[in-house]
Amino acid sequence: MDKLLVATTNRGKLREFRQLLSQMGIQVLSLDDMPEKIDVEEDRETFLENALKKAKTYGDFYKIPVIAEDAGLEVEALDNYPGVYSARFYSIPYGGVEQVDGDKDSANIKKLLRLLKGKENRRARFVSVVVFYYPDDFGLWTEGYCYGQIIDEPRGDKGFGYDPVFVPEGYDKTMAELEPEEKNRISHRGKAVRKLISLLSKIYSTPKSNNITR
Ligand code: ITT
Repeated sequence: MDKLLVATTNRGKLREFRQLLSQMGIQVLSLDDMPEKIDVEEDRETFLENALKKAKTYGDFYKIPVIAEDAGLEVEALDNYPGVYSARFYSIPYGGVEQVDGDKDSANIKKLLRLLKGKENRRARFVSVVVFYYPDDFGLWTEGYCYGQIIDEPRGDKGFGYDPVFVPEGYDKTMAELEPEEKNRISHRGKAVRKLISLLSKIYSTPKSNNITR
């Protein structure tokens, strides 16, 4: 394998994947490098099903090995919402629709803080499910979690999404105040990708049993 497509439309995710995969020594392509664009609707009820759908659709269309991820934030006091709806939380009926004044990330955060106002339980976790798919051959998946708390006011300008309101366990900074390397070290995505790399390195270093050489 010399090329790998990271199939995400999210710039923040792409940046983190590039950094996490840099040690693999392969060419990492993004959807911008692909000649023809396709749309994949994320309409499944679990992270795994959504990630699988993205990986299979992109892999079968472009005919190259693909990594796709479905990720999100689960908040205990909100019945584990936003969950699989994390990217478009502002627009779903649960907790009422939030108007978008600036960008979608800000609208999502605004809604989250509104629903958590006055609530004592601020426990939350980020979830990442990463699927690797090698068209017509095999696929595998890994997952990673990062536990923490949701604070009252956004802080920091690094990262993306819900990072400014998420303080990881054992830290007093938000995820958006951490350097990218530090975020990757403890994040849900970092954990899932490191597991994936370790599995892939085992697969690619194991000689196939029918490769008989004299
Ligand atoms: P793709 O499906 O194209 O990869 P997306 O943004 O729609 O891009 P997801 O469906 O996985 O990606 O949605 C994940 C959402 O969860 C994302 O938009 C953020 O709001 C949030 N999220 C995921 N990982 C995050 C992280 O590391 N930090 C902050 N927010 C995160």
